[in-house]
Amino acid sequence: MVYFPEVSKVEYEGPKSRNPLAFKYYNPQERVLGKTMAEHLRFAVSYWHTFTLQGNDPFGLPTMIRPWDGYQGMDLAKRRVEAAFEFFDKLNVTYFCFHDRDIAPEGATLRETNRYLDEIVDMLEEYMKSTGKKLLWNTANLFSHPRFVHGAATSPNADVFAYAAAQVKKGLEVAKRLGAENYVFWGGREGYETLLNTNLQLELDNLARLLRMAADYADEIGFTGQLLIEPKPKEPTKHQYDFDAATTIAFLKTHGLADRFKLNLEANHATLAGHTFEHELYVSRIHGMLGSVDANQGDPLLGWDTDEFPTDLYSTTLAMYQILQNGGLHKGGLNFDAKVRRASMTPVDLFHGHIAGMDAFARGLQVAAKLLEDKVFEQVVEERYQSYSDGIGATIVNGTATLSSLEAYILDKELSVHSSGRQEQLLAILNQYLLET
Ligand code: XUL
Ligand code: CO
Repeated sequence: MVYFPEVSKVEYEGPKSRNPLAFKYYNPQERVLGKTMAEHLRFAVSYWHTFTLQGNDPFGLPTMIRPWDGYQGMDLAKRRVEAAFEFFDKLNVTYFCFHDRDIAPEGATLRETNRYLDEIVDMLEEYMKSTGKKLLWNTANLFSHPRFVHGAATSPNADVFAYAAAQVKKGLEVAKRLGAENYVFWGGREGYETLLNTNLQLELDNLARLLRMAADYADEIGFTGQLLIEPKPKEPTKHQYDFDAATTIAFLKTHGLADRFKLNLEANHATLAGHTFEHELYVSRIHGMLGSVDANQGDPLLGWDTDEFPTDLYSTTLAMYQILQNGGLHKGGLNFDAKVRRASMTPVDLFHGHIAGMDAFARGLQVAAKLLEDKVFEQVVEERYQSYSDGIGATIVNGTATLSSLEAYILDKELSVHSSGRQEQLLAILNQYLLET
């Protein structure tokens, strides 16, 4: 069966093209700083937004019109796999990502659920073999079912902890089998609604315990993919423990887990935490923990996770600026954790959303590469911190300075005059590069 008959293969046609089903900037084989765009960007389709979710929101019913409508249970799950691989092929995307419950329905017991899951994983494995498509990451859905109402690893109920642990064990086995390049933990219910009923210490320790068990089990079965934590400050819970990059890094370091985990940073989660996307990437990068990216964007006027396709060129440029300075994403990639709007309900909108996001990141890559090549901001930063490269500054950096040595140096000295931060000039240069590259 053909699921998307209205779309043929999406090709690169260049910036002058007016064909809505063509790439204007994403040219997979084009070389940028020594690598192809495909190698830099490693795009992934998220299974849940594209094939599973149906456009319902807290106020309204599903709106999506999908070629797999009308199927149920395992039949529906199988039609979705067929449609997914046609979609990946037509869009020319190599990677995809899923939660266990996106791809197969739940049964009456975990044993039965695992049987359903195995059947779909068999099918995915065959399709992956014959098409060369790859799994960027999988994860366990530890938030949708009512059993996780009080959390998963941070539930006050030890049986729920055990259930979550069993689900993670299975998830890692699936990751190993499908050759996933990463495995993700997103703690959507790992947080609290009120401190009045919460043992904060036990919950945080238990969260670390589950992560330690997962790292040990990954070693035991020889899963060599990167383990990733995806920070998000709130939603669905009022406060989530993996609040942002800095909090998550401190948590991992406190619990001796920092050498086993990196971060999966999502743009909309960054803005929910009151940060820019590039802030989160930068913080992770300097700790050597920038693992992968959930490429989307939020709406500055809305206080929740709108998961829009990324089209803001400032954001994609500044994100790629960090990613290039990280030497790329290595095992990670750019996963479109993004959904078409509820009113964009036709199947072809799924293509338009992805094309918009892929072009926005391709353009961001080109501009960021040019900024780095020309050392536009690097030079500014270098000059701004010049005072630390010799003299008293060097003694601060190399650790030989003390409060006494600094006092002796400054007591009778006249302070050197500040130089300008030149923020407006730098923003104008950024605009110029965006328009001219
Ligand atoms: C939720 C979110 C998740 C994770 C994977 O906000 O981003 O879809 O990416 O569980
Ligand atoms: Co995400």
